[in-house]
Amino acid sequence: PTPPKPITSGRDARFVPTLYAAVGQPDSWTLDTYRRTGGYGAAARAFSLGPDAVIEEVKKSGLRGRGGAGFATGLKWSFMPLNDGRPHVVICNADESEPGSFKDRYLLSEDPHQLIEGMLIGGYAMRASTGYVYIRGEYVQAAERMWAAIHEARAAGLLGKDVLGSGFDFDLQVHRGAGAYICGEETALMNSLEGLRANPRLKPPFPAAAGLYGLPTTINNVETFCAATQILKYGADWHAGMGTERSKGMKLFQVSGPVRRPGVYELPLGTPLRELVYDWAGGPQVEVKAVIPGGSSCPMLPWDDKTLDMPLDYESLAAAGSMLGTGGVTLIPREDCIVNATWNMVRFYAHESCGKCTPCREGISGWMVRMYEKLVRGHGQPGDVQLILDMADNIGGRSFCALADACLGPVLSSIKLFREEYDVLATTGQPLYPPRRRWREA
Ligand code: L3W
Repeated sequence: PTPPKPITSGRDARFVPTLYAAVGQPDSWTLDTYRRTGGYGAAARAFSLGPDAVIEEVKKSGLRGRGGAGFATGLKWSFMPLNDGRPHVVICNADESEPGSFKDRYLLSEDPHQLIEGMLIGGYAMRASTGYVYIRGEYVQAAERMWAAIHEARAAGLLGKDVLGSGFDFDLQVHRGAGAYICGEETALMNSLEGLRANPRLKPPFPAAAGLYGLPTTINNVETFCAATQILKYGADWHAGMGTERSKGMKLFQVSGPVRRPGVYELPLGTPLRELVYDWAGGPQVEVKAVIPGGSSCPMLPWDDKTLDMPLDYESLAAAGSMLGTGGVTLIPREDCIVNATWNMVRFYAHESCGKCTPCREGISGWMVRMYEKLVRGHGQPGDVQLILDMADNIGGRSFCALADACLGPVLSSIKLFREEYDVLATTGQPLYPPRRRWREA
């Protein structure tokens, strides 16, 4: 198929959505609709290329993991052992729980066949015959649509024995989580799939060496598998031609907070934040003071010209001291108390900590959340902000998995940017920006 051409109109080239092309279209989740737009042609192409060539194609495309870490997908696929005689497993991490992220939900419920095709391609390339889609418990419709799509695909010979006459056997299962954020951490996810408590496992060994039930396993985000479908459909060069030098392809950005048109926007990596927020999301409705660029775990940045001109790609965000994460952009209004807003996030991490390691259990779920509550309730003391910083110093880099460090993202960045708000609250007991009617109701 011919790749969709960018539409050049106005001041910028506008790209035609591919990952999200079906979202919002009638009956987009049925096999009939998916096949009418060339569905499962990418898998057929993969089978004609052979598994090693598929991995090469994904490497050449420059695709990087879309769940948050941005690890090179082709490289990750190539870690799976060859001819080791053991069954291999692919898992789709559909436990989308990062605050500010809501892109995978619509891929799952509106275009499940795109994901099935991506997992089929990944499964073929990595010599896996079993795949699991681990969906967060709250995504009920997504899980139902995934199951319905899997049944349709099985009936059409797209899953099961000898898929499309290729000699390759592959089947999928859906597993619903029970609503725990930690299950999105890949090793906790595997424990959960095995029926164990969802505590993270030590890495290494990485999943490709010893994953689900000790078998070679590869775990990718929903958007990553869907991007693989598009890469096999339109070619690696098409994908590598979009984005920046080291951040290639399209990305699903999510915008939330006080903007006129919150939602998911599919744009090339490297699109400036200003364009995403003003041209696509309709601009802020109120004065803004900070922005979380990639989901709550990514340190917030000040709302100034430098941040607004920043290209949204892995490198630029790392250089700015934050992360692209899941691409979940959240705006923080100027008149929201930053300590209260950060407490909201800290409460989330404290509640979601699995409790396995001491820095997270005692540090985040114990001390940190209580210190914030003390400040916000007006019982703070002058030394409290320094105490939070000292605690953060003792927690950072010392926890078993990334959850505790993720919590420190909003904590440290908000103190760095808005120390005055913290100090006023700690010394006077009164917030600089008192609670008011929400902007939504204003
Ligand atoms: C083999 C090596 N494999 C790394 C693999 C590893 C994993 C992937 C990335 O956290 C981040 C986190 C959150 N040999 C390897 C190797 N791998 N080195 O590459 O690994 P890693 O450790 O860099 O990250 P992670 O543990 O997967 C993900 C951030 O994402 N985040 C979280 C988002 C949450 C969601 C959600 O709810 N949907 O996405 C947001 O920013 O803080 O830093 O597969 O095995 N030497």
